[in-house]
Amino acid sequence: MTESVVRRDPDEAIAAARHLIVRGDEVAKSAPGARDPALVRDRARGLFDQARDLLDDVRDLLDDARGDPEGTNADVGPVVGELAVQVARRMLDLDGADLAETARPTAGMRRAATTVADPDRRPPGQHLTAGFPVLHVGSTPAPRADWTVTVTGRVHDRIRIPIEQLRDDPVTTTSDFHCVTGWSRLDNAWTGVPVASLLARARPRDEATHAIVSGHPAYSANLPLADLGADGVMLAWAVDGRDLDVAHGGPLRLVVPHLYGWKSVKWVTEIRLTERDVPGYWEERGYHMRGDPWQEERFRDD
Ligand SMILES: Nc1nc2c(c(=O)[nH]1)N[C@H]1C(S)=C(S)[C@@H](COP(=O)(O)O)O[C@H]1N2
Ligand SMILES: [Mo]
Repeated sequence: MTESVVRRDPDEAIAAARHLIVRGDEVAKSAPGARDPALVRDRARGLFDQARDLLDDVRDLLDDARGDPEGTNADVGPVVGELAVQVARRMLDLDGADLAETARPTAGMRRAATTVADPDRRPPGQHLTAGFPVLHVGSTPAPRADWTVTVTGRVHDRIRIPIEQLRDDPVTTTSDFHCVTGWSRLDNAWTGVPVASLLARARPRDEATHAIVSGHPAYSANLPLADLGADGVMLAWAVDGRDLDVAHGGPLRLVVPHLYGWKSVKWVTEIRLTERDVPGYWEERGYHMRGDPWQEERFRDD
């Protein structure tokens, strides 16, 4: 149904997406007084999801039409981007409301958290979690031990490295992790290899300014090359002395502690250097292109 609407008319699809957002807002507004607020929020999520699907379809259509001089949809792109930001904001609000309910600390925990938490290590709008939440879109891949990662794109030497080879040179670095949905986990001891050393081997070309990092099943995140090569940025296979569970990105994930968690691509397969900043999965859906938690760079245009 969605597709036929889009094929007929992108404007119609955009109108339908707007309508779904309004309906989602109405549902979400009724959650606090409801018997099962989480269930109501799920219904709102469903409506926002449908809006997101419609916007994705329009975006695909625009991509297909790119370069077509007869294309009449040039003015639609910014509207789709703006609506995607609106949907992303609402999804985060819903996640935040769920977290506030399920993770409400007991009085004792709250006291412990405030004494342990050095306020200098908690970015604005974040709360600390003692556990290790699992967060990703799509399904968890089947567990496997073998893995290969590629460094390619604007480099002098493309490299493909099997994980056994990476394991020859382990480094352990402790850092904090901040997810844009509001939780932060402090003092994670990641074991892996610094991405800077892989970049040095691949030798970025002069024109390389950014990278897009891809992972299973169909995920990606973009970041400036300077952030990718920064201290503490690693391809990791273990945390706190144990090999990564598949849920946390095992056997291999990227860790970018100084940016929001969505940049830390799990099940990482490719690091592609680019000469411009190409949005990844969440960035296309309204998240910030850089995502510095200390600047609260949660959304684009913030
Ligand atoms: N492949 C992949 N990597 C991903 C994601 C994803 O959806 N797919 N989600 C990101 C987000 S939003 C966060 S906060 C972290 C969460 O890592 P964790 O599940 O180990 O806590 O993974 C990031 N890496
Ligand atoms: Mo996240």
